[in-house]
Amino acid sequence: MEPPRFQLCLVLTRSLCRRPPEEVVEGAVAGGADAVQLREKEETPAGRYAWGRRLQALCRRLGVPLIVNDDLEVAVALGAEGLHLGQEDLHPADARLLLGQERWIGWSTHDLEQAEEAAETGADYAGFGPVFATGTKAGAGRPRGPQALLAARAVARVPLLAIGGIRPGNAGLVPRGVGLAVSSALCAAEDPEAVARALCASREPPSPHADPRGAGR
Ligand code: 3NM
Repeated sequence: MEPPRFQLCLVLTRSLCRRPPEEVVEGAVAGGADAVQLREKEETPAGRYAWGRRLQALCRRLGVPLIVNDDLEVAVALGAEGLHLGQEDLHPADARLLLGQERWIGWSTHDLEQAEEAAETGADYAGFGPVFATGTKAGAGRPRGPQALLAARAVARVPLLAIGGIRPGNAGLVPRGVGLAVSSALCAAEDPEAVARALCASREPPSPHADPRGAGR
């Protein structure tokens, strides 16, 4: 399978959502998100699966892939398009044996060594972070910053997604060719569509024909 080149992945946790989570998904996708990650750390597998069924149906209707965080059984049971693994989860090479070649595996990386190692593990893409300070992931450690992301992009042989504290005001600092994975800025937004639109727009080079009022963005 071709590695995924997501522009904006909504990392969806229901407890962070200000609006009903389905509305967050619909808004984020309307604003440019092209992948959704189900991230429910506090849920039981049964609860994750029940929510995943609804979320998968919504993602299919919207035409975006669903990636399940950390729960291989739920990813398989849902027929999700991918599984995202952290450094303390099942190793991507082991997950691959169970998951086969038809689903994406993502791997969270936090330093250059891990970013470089991602391709060897068989991961299809890697997260890199936290780029900025985040309150969403306990123990995420100090922000690595956009410079580290540049260096990671140079050594990673898989597509990268920047994660951690990304919001419209700093997304422009994420280097070209690196996608965004965003949780709280989208989940907690009053208007997730507008935030998604701003996140995507902040990374585009200014168009010579851009309407200065930002119409149509
Ligand atoms: N992983 P927010 S940072 C889930 O560094 C996650 O690997 C990270 O949420 C990593 O967009 C993070 O609210 C939290 O900061 C992302």
